Amino acid sequence: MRYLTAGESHGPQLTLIVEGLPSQLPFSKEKVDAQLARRQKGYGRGRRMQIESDQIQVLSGIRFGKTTGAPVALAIENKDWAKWQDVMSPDPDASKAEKRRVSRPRPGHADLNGAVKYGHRDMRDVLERSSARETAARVAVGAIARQVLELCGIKVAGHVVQIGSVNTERLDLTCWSAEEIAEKSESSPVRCLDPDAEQEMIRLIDEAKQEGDSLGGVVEVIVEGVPVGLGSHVHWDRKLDARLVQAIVSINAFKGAEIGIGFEAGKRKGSQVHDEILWSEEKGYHRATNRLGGFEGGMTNGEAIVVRGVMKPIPTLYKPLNSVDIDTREPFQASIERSDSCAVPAASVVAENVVAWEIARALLEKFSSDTADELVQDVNRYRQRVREF
Ligand code: EPS
Repeated sequence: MRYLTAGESHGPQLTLIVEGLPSQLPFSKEKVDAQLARRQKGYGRGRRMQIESDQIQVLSGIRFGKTTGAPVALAIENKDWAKWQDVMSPDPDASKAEKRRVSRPRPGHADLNGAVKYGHRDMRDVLERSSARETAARVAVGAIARQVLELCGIKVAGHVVQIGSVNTERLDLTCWSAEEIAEKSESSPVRCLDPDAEQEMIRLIDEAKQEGDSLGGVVEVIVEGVPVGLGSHVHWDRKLDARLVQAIVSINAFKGAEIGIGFEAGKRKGSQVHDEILWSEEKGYHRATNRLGGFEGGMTNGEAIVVRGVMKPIPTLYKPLNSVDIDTREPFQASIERSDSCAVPAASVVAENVVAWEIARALLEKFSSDTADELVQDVNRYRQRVREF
């Protein structure tokens, strides 16, 4: 299963193609739109989100509420395009682009590197595609993957564990189910499960906004109900934990990811890191703790997957940093573009969905999946085999 996305932030639409889905998979447009709506929310978002109301248009691969097995093509309209048609025109006459030409690269953005690499004197040609607008397409793709996971009893939830200097305690997953995490984070404007931290995060975001500054943070994704043995120890590019890290770090502005206790493992002794193996009639093989976040040897071990990602503060600042104009090579304060002061709550939704995609992809690699029924039967047979092992 694979996908491609295309589209600029202020172009007519985002376009995406998902190929390799099982046929006969019940497909709900409403569920995809619901994920898109979740991504648009969150305390600290800027004015652009008041313009957009993201929804998919289904162009192929679905008939009468089910996949046919053919590539699924979707579009998400950019409502803002109406005001950008001249500037974003594909026509050869570029005279109207001048008023929005960007010659001052923003530190922390793709602007300068992309312009040098692709030979653009107008850095809009870079920023339009490097914009986090593209994450709407990735959420739509993840929302389809979730419909595969749902059939197999796998649940995904996400929440915000840090914004700026405010962070929350690690979750004890023996007390929280994915469903509870999803429900509680949904009712928080910053998608945080701790009400005290939530208030402090809101205060920090207000403060950063007033100062024309921005804030980053850390998000966590939990996946429950994953069978043992997704991914593989036999080759580096089949290790599913590594693929999850790549998926997370590929989200705009993300700088790192960790599985389970992650970097903390480097500080502890082995006895305080590894999870002891137990067996019981009720659960079969399981672990006494879940410090390794559901992975050993690049494979799932049947415990909940726990993956975190760190997002840097958005580099587009109302209080711009120093930069150099590529026309004059003189120092300048970087140009101001409309921006969000904090997009960490929205990014937690993106993280959930990119993780959902990778898990669904690994599932379809392991199990027979030309049709949704075949997939479910194969997963159930395997779960039974695991119980009898
Ligand atoms: C973004 C800048 C802002 C954000 C945008 C990402 O857009 P604009 O340039 O239109 O003000 O709102 O995010 C989205 C459009 C979105 O859908 O999340 C950027 O430069 O990355």
